[in-house]
Amino acid sequence: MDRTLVLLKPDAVQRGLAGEIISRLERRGLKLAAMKMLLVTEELAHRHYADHVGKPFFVGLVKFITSSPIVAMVIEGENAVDVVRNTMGVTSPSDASPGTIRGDLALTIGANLIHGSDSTESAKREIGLFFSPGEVIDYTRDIDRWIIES
Ligand code: D4T
Repeated sequence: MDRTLVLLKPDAVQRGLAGEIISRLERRGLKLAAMKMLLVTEELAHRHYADHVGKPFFVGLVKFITSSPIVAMVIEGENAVDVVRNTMGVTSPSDASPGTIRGDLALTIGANLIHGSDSTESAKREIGLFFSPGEVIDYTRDIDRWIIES
């Protein structure tokens, strides 16, 4: 089972689209393994977007991601990294296909609603930035317990 980090960016929260986006991921068959709402600090933004330091859009990107609360999630499922990326649509919403989250719900690259890790290596690193190991559900252990107790 693969895991990936998903961020619902400030625009998703402000526009009241968190539920819609989570629902799309769940309906795809992916599972939530962790979720929290937080305000991203400058330091966390710099660590998360370390690959983009120095690019022309970096300052605006950090300003945007730290501007108001986001929802961070660990999403789990078969090929979770690729399935989430395909469900999100390409980075620039104006090029994203209809049927994708960005293609249906967003218009500009600076406010493209959602982040999903771009590889399993990135996912591992990014999950570690936002969650401690104890905050991530282990389905093989915890689901069994829920069934027994319900
Ligand atoms: P994230 O990382 O947010 O999931 O987006 P992508 O993986 O789809 O795209 P990315 O890493 O190339 O870009 C990160 C982030 O920067 C914003 N951005 C990007 C921007 O404002 N202007 C730009 O020209 C680019 C390339 C959008 C996403």
